[in-house]
Amino acid sequence: MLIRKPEGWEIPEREATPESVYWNRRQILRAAGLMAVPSLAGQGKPLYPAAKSEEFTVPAAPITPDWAATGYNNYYEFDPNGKETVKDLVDKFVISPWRIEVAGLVKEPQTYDLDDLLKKIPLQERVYRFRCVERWAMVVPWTGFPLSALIKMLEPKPTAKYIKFLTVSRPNEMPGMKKAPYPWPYFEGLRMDEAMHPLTMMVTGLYGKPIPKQNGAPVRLIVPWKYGYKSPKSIVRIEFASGEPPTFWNRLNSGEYGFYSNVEPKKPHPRWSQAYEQMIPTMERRPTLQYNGYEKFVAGMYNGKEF
Ligand SMILES: Nc1nc2c(c(=O)[nH]1)N[C@H]1C(S)=C(S)[C@@H](COP(=O)(O)O)O[C@H]1N2
Ligand SMILES: [Mo]
Repeated sequence: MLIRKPEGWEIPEREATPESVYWNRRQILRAAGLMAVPSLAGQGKPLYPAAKSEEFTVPAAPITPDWAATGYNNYYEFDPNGKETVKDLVDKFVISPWRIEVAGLVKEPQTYDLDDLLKKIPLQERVYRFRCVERWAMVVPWTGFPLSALIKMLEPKPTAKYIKFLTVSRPNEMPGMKKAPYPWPYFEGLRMDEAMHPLTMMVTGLYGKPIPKQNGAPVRLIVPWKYGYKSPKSIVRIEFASGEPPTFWNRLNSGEYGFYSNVEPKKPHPRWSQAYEQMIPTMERRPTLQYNGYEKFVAGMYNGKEF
């Protein structure tokens, strides 16, 4: 669980920098030409950094340092036992080209190329709170698009009430898959109204750059009001279904991981009280917020029993 202890000067700097100042500084650097700008050669508009959206801003701790969010990961396909090790195990993982198969109750089951999809759906950057059931938490700027934009494009049938996601399965590139007898590949699901909620994002970038492999490159889900395991990484298949799909952690331990897994401070996990969260990298404790701080946006979808 221990991670690099930040130097004394790193945290006060960051803690003393409100988000608005942080972003102004970025804009100033960019304007001065001091930040790397992707090549324009033949590609049209560069994808990163994308326009920043303030639409779903909630009170949060200061933005987590880049090195912490990209150096402390849960990605069991690479390492089922470590977090700081994941970033060092991803070199062999090939993320381009990338195809996503769309199946089930949809107008046209078909396979899409991710680069083609990104030409059709504009990217935006959003700062979200993120909360793992193990209690560690962070605040990071994701780049992506609302999953609803993709779903509208795919045209699911009216009988589609749920959506299921599958992570890629490449045991030769993902060393953790051979280490643990889990029911690979990782699978997750959402109810259709949750999937269509504007907060639910397909993410391709982090900190204004393409998302690192350890964080789920080239495309992952982010559902910020649910525990982190509801946000599968490196997605290769999306299926529309009429019934509630099984999920990876629920299959492994149904008593500990429910289908909804909405963040609820008053419902302890059998192994972790959920009353507080710990911000990486300092592990400073903060109170857990109902629906991870997104209550005003999402509570209307639930009757209060879905946890
Ligand atoms: N395919 C896959 N997706 C996954 C996981 C995983 O092990 N495999 N871990 C989940 C868990 S438990 C968490 S907390 C988040 C962690 O995301 P991060 O490493 O980008 O912070 O990814 C989720 N998505
Ligand atoms: Mo997690």
